[in-house]
Amino acid sequence: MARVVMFSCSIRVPDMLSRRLLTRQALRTLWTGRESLEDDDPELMAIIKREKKRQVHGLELIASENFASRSVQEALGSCLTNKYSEGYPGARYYGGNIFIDEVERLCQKRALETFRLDPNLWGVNVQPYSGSPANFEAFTGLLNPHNRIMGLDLPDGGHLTHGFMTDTKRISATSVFFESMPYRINPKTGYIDYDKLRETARLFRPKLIIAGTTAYSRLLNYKAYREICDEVKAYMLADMAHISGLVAAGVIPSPFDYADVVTSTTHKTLRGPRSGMIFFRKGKKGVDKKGNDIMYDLEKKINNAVFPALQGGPHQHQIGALAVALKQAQSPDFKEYQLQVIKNAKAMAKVLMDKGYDVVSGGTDNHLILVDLKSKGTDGARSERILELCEISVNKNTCAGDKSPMTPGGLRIGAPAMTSRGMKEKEFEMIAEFLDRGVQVGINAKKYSKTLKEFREAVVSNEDIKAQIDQVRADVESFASQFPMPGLDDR
Ligand code: DSN
Repeated sequence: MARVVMFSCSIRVPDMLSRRLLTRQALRTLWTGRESLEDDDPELMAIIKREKKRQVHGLELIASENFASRSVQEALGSCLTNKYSEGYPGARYYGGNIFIDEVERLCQKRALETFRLDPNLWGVNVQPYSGSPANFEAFTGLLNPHNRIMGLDLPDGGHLTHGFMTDTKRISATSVFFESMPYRINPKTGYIDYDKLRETARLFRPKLIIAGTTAYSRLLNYKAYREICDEVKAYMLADMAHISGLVAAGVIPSPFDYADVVTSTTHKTLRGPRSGMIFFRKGKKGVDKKGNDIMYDLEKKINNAVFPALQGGPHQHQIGALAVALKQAQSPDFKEYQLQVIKNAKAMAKVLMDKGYDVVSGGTDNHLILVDLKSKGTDGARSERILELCEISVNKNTCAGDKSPMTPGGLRIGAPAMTSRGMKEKEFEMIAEFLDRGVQVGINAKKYSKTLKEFREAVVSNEDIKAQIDQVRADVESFASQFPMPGLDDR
């Protein structure tokens, strides 16, 4: 725009009309909307390039992250972003949705195929903007305000949206608009305590129980959830956000065998764009005492909750990109990838345990591990910061019994992203070595600082610590850069 102003200021024309016309022509010549991002907004492009460099040179170990493919990114950046399509295929509130309907129907069809679902028995809504909206939409559709919900407690590996509240404050909207009661893991074993869940459910009588996790490295016992839900007459909602890629590939048990409703994000193990989905049962539910069929009534409840209750126009560029990812998720390569994710997480866990790290539950069955660092004399916050300076991305995480989410005892470490770059067990053993080196630097840095604030200052000012960080970072960068990155080259 600055260029347009300069041009229009430099012209000398006698009357206002010609001046306006010329300015319009100048606008057309100078800015058409067809310029590359590089030409149009070099400032933003420069930031994106720096972020790209960080991703290529670093080790991305955040369990909920992954690298979307080039074709997914192309669909995300396509003209589908231009269209309003409030409503559902065949029943939109705006004209011009002929092709958008095709996109959304294709995405729905692929979503059911990917999870091997019979379209007579399951339906899907692919409009949720992401996982948190998908969960709140499902709760809103199925429940009345202040109905009761049970979910895994956040410090024990549950998600915020599963009803998190502290002793003094309702944190998640789920705990504000519904009454939530957590269930927990057994701190000795690190596994979900299903007996306690059953006992609490019998007392609390929830209307919905969530089978889902964000920081839990073991398989869920969906059959146990179903039995408990049947006993207390609760809906069973499975939130498979973290594991949906593993479920799609059929390498871990599927929640669809037991749940009434299944929610998911689409950008974690599934490797799609950032988006959300809600699956719901359809068709015959059972037979009443008189022999009449009882039918599921979830479709309307879920669809109305997504639109018009909680969302406006669906993001069709996300839905198109999700359709691409779901096609990829049906391929044999995708299954190989998911098997490798699990092997890699196991290999990393083994090396860390051999080095004396306390891996919660003693290992992993899925894509992530949770490491409790308290026995090493450090914590998740300090280790996350040091590892970030070493170009290793992980996140601090509470382990059962931790009080503060700001300085929790653990780190959550995931295998999906680096497996997408082609790494196998041998490389994940190297990654465990890098993690250990980074954590040790953090332990060394503790002697220069008492508080977390002092620690944060010391790691960027103390020459001894900076030199130790530089060494690890240099090794990490030369290692990580050897592996190809999915996606667009410059974005
Ligand atoms: N923030 C995601 C995770 O890291 O697990 C869940 O929403």
